[in-house]
Amino acid sequence: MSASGQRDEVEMLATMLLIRRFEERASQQYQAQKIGGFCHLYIGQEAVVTGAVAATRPDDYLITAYRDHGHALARGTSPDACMAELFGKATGCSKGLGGSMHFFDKKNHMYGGHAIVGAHVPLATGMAFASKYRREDRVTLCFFGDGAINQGSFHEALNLAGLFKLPVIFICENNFFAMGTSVKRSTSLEHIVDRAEGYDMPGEVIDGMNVREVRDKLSEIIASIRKEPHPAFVEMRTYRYRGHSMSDPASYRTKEELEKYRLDDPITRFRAQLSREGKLTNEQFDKMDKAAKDAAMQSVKFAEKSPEPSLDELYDYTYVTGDHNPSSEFQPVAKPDAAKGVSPAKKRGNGSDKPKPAPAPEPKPNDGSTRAVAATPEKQS
Ligand SMILES: Cc1ncc(C[n+]2csc(CCOP(=O)(O)OP(=O)(O)O)c2C)c(N)n1
Ligand SMILES: [Mg+2]
Repeated sequence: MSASGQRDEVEMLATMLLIRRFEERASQQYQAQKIGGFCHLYIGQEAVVTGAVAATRPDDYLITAYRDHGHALARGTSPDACMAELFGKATGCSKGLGGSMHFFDKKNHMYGGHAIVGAHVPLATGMAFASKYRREDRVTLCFFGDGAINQGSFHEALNLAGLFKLPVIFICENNFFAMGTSVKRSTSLEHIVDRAEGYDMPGEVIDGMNVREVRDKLSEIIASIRKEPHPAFVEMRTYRYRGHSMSDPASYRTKEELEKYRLDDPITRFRAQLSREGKLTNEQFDKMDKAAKDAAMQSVKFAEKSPEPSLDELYDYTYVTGDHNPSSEFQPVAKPDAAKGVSPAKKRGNGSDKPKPAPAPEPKPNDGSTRAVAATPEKQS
């Protein structure tokens, strides 16, 4: 446990408990119709993101798909901001406009929360390109499901990452199902990890129910990437206990299969390990569990009393406003070209001397007939 950024193991267990208790509470609030839209729970998979985040530095980039509550919580987004986002409230981590599938926390370098399967994988390649271009030693962690690996965007993104040797880890959370479709029925390869070979990047299979293994193997990969940038691919074998989303009874799998994984629960397993090693008493565990339950309960109270987003702000995040100048946010910091003393971005006319974009047209006034967040329960997803 010497690698930089590694967290205390008891803290890792506390993070897994917080994710579990937060989502149990979210599930209850969904059933009470306090939460609208789609909602996908991460219960069972907590060790993946907890171990991965324990292996990173806080300034490394993280991006994921729509099963994203655990990723935000593990990265340090407050349970209050997460629950408020589920409730569609203005205090949510995406101002209540994103909902369950679009958590975002720029401060903690958590760049979504993306609903379209596979669509964020090219964004991860772009983020890794940016850090290499700026000569930062940041690593991008890109999480996605087994359903994303057959998307065209996935292949394009991995090809470029392999070609440019970008500092990104593609983390496939293989929970063996994409909605109700078994990976055996969707994927030509027996082992997903073999995809890595096609893009000339190292690949590894990790037991995603074992938080220590996740942290240790990712720590090794990250150390190698910081030394000399390159991409990597990992297949985390994991399992979700709940259906694909709140409306899915998961009748495509047997009770026996679910039970097999529940018996291998990542939280129970890690608790037992720590107890055996004398690092955790029953009293300490109970205290931690109570703290997680209290935080989840408190987040519901916070969400309930938070205001709805203002209708006046609705267009702010739909259209680019007139004073928005993207070049002011993305200043290149690459070293100047030795021969000419010009930064690569300036050579391409993309530097700070770029003229301001023309103001966008005035948004149409809202007559109040639309709502920012629809509060209807999901029918399918
Ligand atoms: C491009 C696209 N096609 C279809 C969907 C509908 N859809 C939502 S989730 C999902 C399954 C994805 O499964 P997986 O990637 O394994 O992630 P998991 O739900 O298991 O975490 C599908 C097909 C979508 N959101 N985007
Ligand atoms: Mg899946």
